[in-house]
Amino acid sequence: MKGRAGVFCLLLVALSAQNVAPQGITDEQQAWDFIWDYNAKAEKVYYHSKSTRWNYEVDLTEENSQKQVEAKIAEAQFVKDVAQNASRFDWQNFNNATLKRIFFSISSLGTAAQRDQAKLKELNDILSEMANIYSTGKVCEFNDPSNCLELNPDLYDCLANNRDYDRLRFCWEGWRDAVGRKLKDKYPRFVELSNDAVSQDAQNWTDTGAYWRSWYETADFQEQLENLYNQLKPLYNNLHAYVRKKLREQYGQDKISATGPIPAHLLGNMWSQSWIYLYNLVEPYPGKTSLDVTPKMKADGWTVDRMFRTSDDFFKDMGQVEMPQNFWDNSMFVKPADREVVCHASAWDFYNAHDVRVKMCTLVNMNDLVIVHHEMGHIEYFLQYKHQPVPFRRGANPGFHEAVGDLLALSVSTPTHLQTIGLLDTVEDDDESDINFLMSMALDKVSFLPFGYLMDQWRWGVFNGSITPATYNQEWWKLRTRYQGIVPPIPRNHAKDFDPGCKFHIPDNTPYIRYFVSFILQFQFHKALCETSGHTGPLHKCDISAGPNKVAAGEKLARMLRMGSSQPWPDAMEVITGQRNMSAQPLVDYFQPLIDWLEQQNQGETLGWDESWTPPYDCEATDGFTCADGSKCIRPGDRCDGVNDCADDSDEQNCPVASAQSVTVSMATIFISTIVCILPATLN
Ligand code: KAW
Ligand code: ZN
Repeated sequence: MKGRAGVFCLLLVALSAQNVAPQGITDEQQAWDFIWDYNAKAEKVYYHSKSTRWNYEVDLTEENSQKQVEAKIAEAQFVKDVAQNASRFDWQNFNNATLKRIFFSISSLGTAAQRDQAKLKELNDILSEMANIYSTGKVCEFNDPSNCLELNPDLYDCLANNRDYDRLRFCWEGWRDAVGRKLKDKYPRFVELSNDAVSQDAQNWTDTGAYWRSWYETADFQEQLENLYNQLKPLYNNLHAYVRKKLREQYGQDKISATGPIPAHLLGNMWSQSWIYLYNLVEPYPGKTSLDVTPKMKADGWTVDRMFRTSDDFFKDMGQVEMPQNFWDNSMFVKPADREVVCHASAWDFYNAHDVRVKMCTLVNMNDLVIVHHEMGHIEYFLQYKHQPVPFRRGANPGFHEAVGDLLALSVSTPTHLQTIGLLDTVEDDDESDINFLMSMALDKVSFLPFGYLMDQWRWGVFNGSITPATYNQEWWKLRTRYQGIVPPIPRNHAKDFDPGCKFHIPDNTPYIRYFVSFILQFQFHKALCETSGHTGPLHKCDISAGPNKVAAGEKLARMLRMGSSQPWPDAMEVITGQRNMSAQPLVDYFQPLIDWLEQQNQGETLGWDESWTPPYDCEATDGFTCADGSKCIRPGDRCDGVNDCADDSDEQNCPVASAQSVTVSMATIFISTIVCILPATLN
């Protein structure tokens, strides 16, 4: 028997020696077989996990949450097994670059690398819970607690269309009280678990931020971003100074300083990231073509369905793939009335090469028409790269995915195109109308740049430990003031507030630098495709669908989309632009006439802001309590709540007479002390 076993073992060694080098299997055909087998299985696993996630997000129940967490754990087990099997191959030395890239991709696990099942479950539970807290947050009226406002549409509408300083503050503050404070204690544990998980990946990531940045395959990524931002800062500062001047006229010089940051609640958006709703306040030439087409959409009876059909028509007109029937059948385009859902817009690829959906609580207005195009851009990418193996069904980098719909919306938003689709009656072709148009675009695009840049500066700091839970909120506001030039309208209670958590992508754990990258890329792509389409004249007047060579432009776009992530992003960029680097120049070129105009308007204004300025805040008038040392204003709910919010503890002193409940507690305390302290003494 011994002899036979010996021979068998020798045979096995000899057989494997044919294609197993010391480092692993070298046969590339065998590797392809492995990949196609993996691909078929991966489609099923991802389909299941996407479906359960979809079911949860369109009906936020505990049962749906658990199913989704289970699917996520099963998915993590699957990708771990795949990576384990892939490690049998000597893929680092494969000749075929594509095959090597697929193996690299399936060997990278991210948080799925977590080996401890309990920790993996805890991580997914926290994520699910945070998403739920954000999406179900409500702000109830002071004088009518049964009347509560939801983020979409109530608070969006409040921030966008109100011009009452105190009402705006109520909505701004209410959202942060309702959501941030509930998330504050959960986020540090999430950070710990996420870092712990990615450190177990084959690449031993130092922290989650390093892992996220690796998706860009760019060694000096952060340095490049800083350079891009610095090129755009003068443009932002000019827009900021002009808008600040207009807000001073609106709200008064006592509320807005000529040289300070702007109070964050006055910019028309919960996060001050898009100022488009200030258009009617800052319109450069009120008598000229107005770019606010929302009234026209409403007057003409536009529907949500028409908004999606209009977008689909544009993609088709540009020679792209049209939406399949199941897209129309399965998507969620409006907010359901009978259940809680995740309203933040998203696009879904179910990885079975045909099921694609959008989920969005769409409203009939111009802003949402742009977001519809944005989401349809994601879907278009899914449809174009569906023939790729699963690991390549991604954007060339995450910024590319975000840029597709916005790129097309740049053409759709031009006054001439808006006229074509019936949203503008007349289009005047003069400098003043041009400035009106560029202002409307700047209020959406330029205002976003510092926010797009700072979100992940904060998160990278949190993940690498340079920002700790104790400094989460201070550091957030340092970045907000430094980059955006804004300040909170009321003092923040850093011990309790968690303002970053009040932006969707933080509790949802979606990286954000992709949007900054996208805002750079979309102008690069726009410029290149305008040239290809045969457009002549200024960039901001270009509608690629109106150029004589629009077919060629559409083909270039489709060629890039079909690549997915099969090649490094500079290769994809080259297809459209002919070059391989990110550049802020096309964005600057696009806005050049507005830059010149703003510089004129801002003569005598101070560009930038004094970071130490804070808005006046009458503490007592808003029922607040001023600490005895005068250092802080404590909000009504924070006084006498058992937490020292003042450095001198004065907020917890001289508290009102105890309520019925605390009287009961005090009585119980006296009773217990009597038994514990007095009785034994008596017995002795
Ligand atoms: C923005 C983008 C375009 C136009 C105007 C804009 N204003 C602000 C932004 C940035 C950002 C925001 O609202 O702060 N925009 C979004 O979040 C749009 C939503 C999304 O399409 O980017 C969505 C976010 C999301 C990611 C993950 C889970 C849930 C939501 N992204 C996707 O759906 C998605 C899908 C597949 C691949 C890549 C992204
Ligand atoms: Zn997106």
